[in-house]
Formats: sequence, C-alpha cells, structure tokens
Amino acid sequence: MSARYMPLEFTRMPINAMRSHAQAFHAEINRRRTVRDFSSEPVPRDVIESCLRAAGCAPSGANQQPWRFVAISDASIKKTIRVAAEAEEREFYERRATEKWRAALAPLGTDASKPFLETAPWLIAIFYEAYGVNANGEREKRYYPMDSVGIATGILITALHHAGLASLTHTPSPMAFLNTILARPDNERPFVLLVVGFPAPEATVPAISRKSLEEIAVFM
Ligand code: IYR
Repeated sequence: MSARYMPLEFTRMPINAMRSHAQAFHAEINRRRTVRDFSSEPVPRDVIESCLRAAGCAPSGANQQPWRFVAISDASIKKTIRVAAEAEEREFYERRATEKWRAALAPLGTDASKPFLETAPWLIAIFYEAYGVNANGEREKRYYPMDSVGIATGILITALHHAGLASLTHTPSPMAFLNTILARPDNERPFVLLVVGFPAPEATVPAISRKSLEEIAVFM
C-alpha cells in the first residue's frame, strides 16, 4: 500500500499568543498532582469517553495505536481489583522491595493499603498490545508498543486534569491479575492502572517539588 496524503489543518499563532499559550499551559499543568485521597462522587461517563478519545490521538509506532483502555465503574470489579492489588502490594512492601526502593518511596508515604481502588468512581486499566492478532489469527509485529502507550497515557492524564479531574498512576507489580479479572487476551499486557475521580475534600499530597528547567533541559 502506498502512502496517501491530505492537507494538514494547522493554525499559525502570532508569537505573543504562542508565548501566552505556552505559559498558561505550564501554569495549568503545574497544578496537576498525583492524588491518593479520592472522593466517591461520581464522574459522568461521557467526560471519561472524551478524555479517552484525546488519549487515542497520541502518536504511535507505525500508527498501530496499540492501546486498549478498560474503564471500570462497576463496584464489584473495583473490589476484586483492590483485593488482588493489595495482595501484590503486601508482597512488595513486606518482601520484594529492596531497602533502597523502600527508602525512595518513603517521602511519598505509600503503603500496601489501596482503598482508592474502591472509593474512586473510575479505574482505567491501560494495556499495550505486545503483538497484534490479524483476522486469520496470526501474530503481527507491533512497533514501540510500550513507548506509544506511555505517550497516550501522558495525554490521558493531561486530558483528565484539563477536565477538572484528579488521577493516580498505580502500578501494582506484577499486574497480570488485570488480564484475568478483566478478561483481556494474552497479547494485551497491563501498562498502568489509572485511578480517576475528584480529590477528597480533605486530600493532601506529598510536599515535594519539581526539578527546575536547568536540571531537566539542556540547550545548545
Ligand atoms: N506499586 C507500589 C509501590 C510504588 C512504587 C513506585 I516506583 C511509586 O512511585 C509509588 C509506589 C504502590 O503503588 O504503592
């Protein structure tokens, strides 16, 4: 199949508008914090759908769009996920984590208890396709699937924040229980479990700071 092209829709902004858009976006995304205290207040499904459509606009290797989002609001599925995640997390905190890893997590104050998996109105389990399966049931190579899904996840987190929602990137490890509970096929591998909702009114976050531009970027 040879490439087909169409005109690009692109709006050129005056430089000063670019500047103010860039600054305003930074100010807005700088208010994003990973939240662990969620309110049980419901979030309309259509808001989640719009954010998922935004995530689906991410670039991907060979445009294979190797992501799959499973959005869960069902209380009994959330409970099943909580039970399985907490079992893995107890293993992690009590045995698997190295001393160094425990020390690195200490400023975050996290532990094996994950009540937010039931409290938050939505869990979004994000999978990447390790390989595709075509109509004949044959395996198809995927290019940069984890990287692509990582980019889509970043857009999703940004879209949720932009829509006035809080999220938590939760990575119980290993996460294979998500395939079992959510009945996903073997070619789909769990990438991250996003917890989504409103922060609890009394929510607090770790007092940590962002690296400066000088620490994260080099110009030459
Ligand atoms: N998955 C565990 C541990 C954990 C690991 C990292 I790296 C974090 O940034 C935070 C937590 C948990 O969710 O508690």
